[in-house]
Amino acid sequence: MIRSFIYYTFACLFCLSCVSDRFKYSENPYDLDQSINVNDVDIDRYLSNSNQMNDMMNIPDMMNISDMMNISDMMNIPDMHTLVDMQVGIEIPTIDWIFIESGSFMMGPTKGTTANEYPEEFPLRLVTIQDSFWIGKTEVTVAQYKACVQSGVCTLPQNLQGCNWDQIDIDQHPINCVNWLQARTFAHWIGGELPTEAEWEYAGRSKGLDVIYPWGDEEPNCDRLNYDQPCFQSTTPVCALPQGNTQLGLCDMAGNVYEFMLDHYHPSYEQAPTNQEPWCDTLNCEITEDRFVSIRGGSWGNPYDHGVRVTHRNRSMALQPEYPNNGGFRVVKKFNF
Ligand SMILES: [Ca+2]
Repeated sequence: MIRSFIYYTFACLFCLSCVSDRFKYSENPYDLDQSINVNDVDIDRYLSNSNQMNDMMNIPDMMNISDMMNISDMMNIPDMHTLVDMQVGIEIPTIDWIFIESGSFMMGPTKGTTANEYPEEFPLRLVTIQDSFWIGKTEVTVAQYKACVQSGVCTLPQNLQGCNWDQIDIDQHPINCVNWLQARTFAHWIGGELPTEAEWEYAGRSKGLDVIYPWGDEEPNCDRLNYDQPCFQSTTPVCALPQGNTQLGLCDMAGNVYEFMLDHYHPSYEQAPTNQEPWCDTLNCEITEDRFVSIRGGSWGNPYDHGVRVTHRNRSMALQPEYPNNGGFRVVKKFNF
């Protein structure tokens, strides 16, 4: 109970602090009185009114927390309010966040393949996710990316065959045909970051479960994921195949679009970090020229089961991806306590 209260308290702090100076709260059904610059927010004032916070965060009464299945359910908090980029008046898109509690897990495949078959997934190592974080339930959608373009922050995706930009009735499909820098720019715009490989795999395995695929060990099929060209031959709307969700409700961690990681690509885990930090060759993972970055999860164009295993690693050029209409991304947010 005490632990739950601590998580709850810091979740409140997080939600009040995860916006930048650029953003202000818009008018919203929770009546925050008026538009408020985050720098002026009196956190004590809001934390002192737990009922208001519960309503804002859509959290059940604190008296019933002991009835919750686990802390992750409690922390599966939708955005508490709408944010507006006040420089241009564009509404910051809502991200459906899933809370991932900190913990340790054996990273890499303990079953389903071998080091001889896929050496890039080895050696196995114990990894500690030291900081709990939120991860997008879905890949970033066309509609969400469109808001960033309209704000003037994000640049246009490519518009080639199979690209989702500027297509009709496709707003809820994942954005594709963006490169790593464009993906990272969007992540920063909403106050987040691209996931590290450790974070992505830990989340995809529902906090490190020993599973081959995000949903478990059962074989892939077209009811669980969009991974094989005969299945759908293009992207599908995010979360269209809930049978493939993780235990914590993450959608499309296998298939649909492969997802950019923050990490630069390395051909094995030799000398890799044993925490959740990105493994990059430059400060803050910044790049000044094209290079390989890690990608995860496989895509609609992936014809092989192995590519959608939750431990499988692949690579793409950061600036000029080889298969742009296969690639997209999701985002994470972090907080420390
Ligand atoms: Ca995916």
